[in-house]
Amino acid sequence: MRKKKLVDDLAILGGPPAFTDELYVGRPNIGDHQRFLERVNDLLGRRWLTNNGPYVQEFEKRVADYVGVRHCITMCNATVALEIAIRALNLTGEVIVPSFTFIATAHALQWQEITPVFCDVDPETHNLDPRRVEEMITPRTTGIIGVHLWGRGCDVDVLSEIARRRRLRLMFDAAHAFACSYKGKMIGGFGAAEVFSFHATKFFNTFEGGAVVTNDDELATRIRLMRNFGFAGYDKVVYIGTNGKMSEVSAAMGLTSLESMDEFITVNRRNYELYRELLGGESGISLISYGDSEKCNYQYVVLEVDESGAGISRDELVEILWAENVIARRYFYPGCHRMEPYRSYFPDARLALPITERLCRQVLSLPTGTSVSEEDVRMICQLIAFVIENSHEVRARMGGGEKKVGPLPDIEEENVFCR
Ligand code: T4K
Repeated sequence: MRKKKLVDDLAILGGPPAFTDELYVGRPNIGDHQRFLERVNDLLGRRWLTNNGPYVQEFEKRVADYVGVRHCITMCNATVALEIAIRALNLTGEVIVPSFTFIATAHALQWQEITPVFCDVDPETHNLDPRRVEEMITPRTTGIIGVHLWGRGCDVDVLSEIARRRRLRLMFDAAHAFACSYKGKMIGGFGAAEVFSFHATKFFNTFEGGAVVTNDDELATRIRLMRNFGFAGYDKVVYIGTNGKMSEVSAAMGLTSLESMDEFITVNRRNYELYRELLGGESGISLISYGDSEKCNYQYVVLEVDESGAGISRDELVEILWAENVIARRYFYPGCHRMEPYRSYFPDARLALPITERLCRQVLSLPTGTSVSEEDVRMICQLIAFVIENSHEVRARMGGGEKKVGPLPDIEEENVFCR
């Protein structure tokens, strides 16, 4: 690792990169290799590889117990889990969702020809703003999908009250929120159903994977049927279904990840707190906070970069960091409403999404997880501080360097295509 003393030392201006190897957001945390391999040996010996095998059943029970829900139905990934939950809840017409989320939240609806109606988020929590939700309800609305972004709980109480009063179904995309709580209760038990992602890039992974969790017995039965083509026994199909099954090797990984989960969270928290301490005083930079009273997985270290205070834009900072081999990510730029097919379907959606638009310009996720050391965090923070301290000169000199992130289209320019 190389510290920067002069602006010329920045890799984007021709200096050597701070890190020789790339640092990622989403590098998988991996538990005990030996334990995992033992389980793989086991399942190979059993010749039971998928279709609700013993590891899947054990993993489902462990997750349900951990979260404190009656049912956990594992899936091959969270996108299919969302699709199945949406279908099992009979959502149709329009469903209110945030645009400031991963595209899977919207696609899971549109894939079934249900219209995602994009709603703005709260500037503090980055989650659905309940006041805006109420305004988006039309006679075609059948449901609301809240996303517990970065693992921070949505305003569940108010959303539940709106859903009850307006007779809408409420479910949550909890892809980021495994092992997190809201008002002291584990996320997973809210709304009609919640969906976790166990994708490799999540702090807790099953390679690919996800789950629907619910306390509703009847809904759980339907979801189980839908996950397995609608089979209710040999040669008997009672429902339209698909193939959403988790494999045994994924469940083996999940069981192994569960054994190391506390350690993953401890490392994430250490990194998060170090970032917070070291970036706390930087002008124009604010790190999202996680309430001390809640359980949290700390898997995302999320900055908001205010150009007027930092002297540099989020996108300039990304280019500088990438050149240094710090692969920071602009999750969830440019917002679902600016991606196809939604930008064509709803060319004016941005007008109702001022907070989402601002966050899409300002938010940046930094590397963390068990592959990122305290020394790495210190170096990344030193880099950011150096860039802000010298922002005037850095900015003036930028433009000639080789850009590793490729062109970062300006949102205003993109508006041309949105009209
Ligand atoms: N809802 C929400 C709110 C979500 O955030 C997501 C997924 C979903 C639903 C759907 O869940 P799944 O169907 O995926 O279970 C990643 C993940 O693929 C995605 O799961 C995640 N959210 C999203 C936030 O991030 P990308 O396009 O950023 O992935 P990628 O390939 O760029 O990987 C991120 C970084 O991780 C890379 O820079 C390198 C590193 N990496 C990745 C993999 C796969 C590794 O070091 N090793 C690996 O094996 O979407």
